[in-house]
Amino acid sequence: MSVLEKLNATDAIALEDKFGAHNYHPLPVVLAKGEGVYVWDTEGKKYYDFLSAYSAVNQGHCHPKIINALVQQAQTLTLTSRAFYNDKLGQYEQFVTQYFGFDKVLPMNTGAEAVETAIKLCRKWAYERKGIAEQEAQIIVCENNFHGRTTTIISFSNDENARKNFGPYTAGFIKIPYDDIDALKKALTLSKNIAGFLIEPIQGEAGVYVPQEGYLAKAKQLCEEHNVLFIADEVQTGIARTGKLLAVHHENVQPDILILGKALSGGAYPVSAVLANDDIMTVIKPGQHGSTFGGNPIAAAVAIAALEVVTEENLAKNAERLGELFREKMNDYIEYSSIVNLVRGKGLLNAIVINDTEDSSTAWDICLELAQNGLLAKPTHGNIIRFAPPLVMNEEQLLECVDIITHTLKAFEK
Ligand code: IF1
Repeated sequence: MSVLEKLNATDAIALEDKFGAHNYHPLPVVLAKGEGVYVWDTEGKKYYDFLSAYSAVNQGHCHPKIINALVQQAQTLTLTSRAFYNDKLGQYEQFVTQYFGFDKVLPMNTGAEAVETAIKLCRKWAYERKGIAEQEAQIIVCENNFHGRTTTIISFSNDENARKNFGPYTAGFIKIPYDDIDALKKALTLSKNIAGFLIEPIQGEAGVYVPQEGYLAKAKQLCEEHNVLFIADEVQTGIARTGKLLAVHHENVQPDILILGKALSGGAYPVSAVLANDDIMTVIKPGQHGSTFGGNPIAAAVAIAALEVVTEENLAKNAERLGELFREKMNDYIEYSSIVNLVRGKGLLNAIVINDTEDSSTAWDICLELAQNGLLAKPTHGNIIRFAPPLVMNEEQLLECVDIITHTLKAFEK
């Protein structure tokens, strides 16, 4: 008999506190149900979800088409390992490579696994195709990056909270300022051992930093000139979130290596992927990389359904239109606000910057009040609140959310 039973919020929180590692500090909200743009807590209170599980639920909570694909496959064949073929993986590989315009895909599960896979792929390509001396490959990354939480990835993070006391750290990374083309140019000429440039097209966790127009295209061009792989981490910005299928599409950039995760499954199942063309992907031979669940039939079926929803419901266009409306309405408010400095973002990946110190609790207090008022959001660093609703939201719902947000902010105006 399952131990799962209906719990009240207090008991649910107490269980997590007692039996769970304390690796998060959640808002005191215990969710029990999700549907589309809404979630409900254990007491039945309804909220707009303005975080979308960090952009994993772009297609909306429990999208019927995605859940149906999940259930059908789960009742048929869940996992074979890659010791054998299965009848869904090849179909998914064909679908996803054609969907994003690459020759091949290496299927993984979490975003961090996909980032690690991209790093290994880039290094192997550097040694076996570019001719960099073994163990000498360097990958350029940006300050204030967030690419996941494995030991190698936090090795090139500058977030002390994410990296302190997890050493010794992995070598082979050069950090440069984000959105600084001269810094990239300099780093590329510094050494002949540069293998790749790993970048978030918009820095999400850092606080939704959108680079200046032309930066991504110029960076890609510089990488081409130096035979360096342009590696786009679209785990958070991809799958229509920023108003295009991929954030790099705002500048017509096709990365050499594309990293996907989160909404690749619509939040229904851990699915991530690394896509590249044959000249890069064929450096990986049998037995050189993989994972137990990578490319499992459920992931394959769910990801196809999740991507079909993006197309069928025109989510990128909707995100672009509603994002512009959101920023327009927020700027109308900000003009007369004493506590909000600015709103920034692309599509439905936005953030407001609160006029307070980094260590103030204002952003957190605002999020607590937003929850009281029926909207869930969470601060990123200190005084920045990220707003990222599911992309299936309609204009009426968005305007209602703007009202909730501005009404809540007014209570904090000085
Ligand atoms: C947490 C942040 C967001 C990502 C990018 C790779 C990954 C992520 C651009 C790794 C994951 C998640 C991780 C989650 C919270 C969330 C997050 F606050 F941590 F930074 F979204 F901004 N690349 N981001 O954003 O993917 O392994 O998690 O599947 O760790 O707290 P993952």
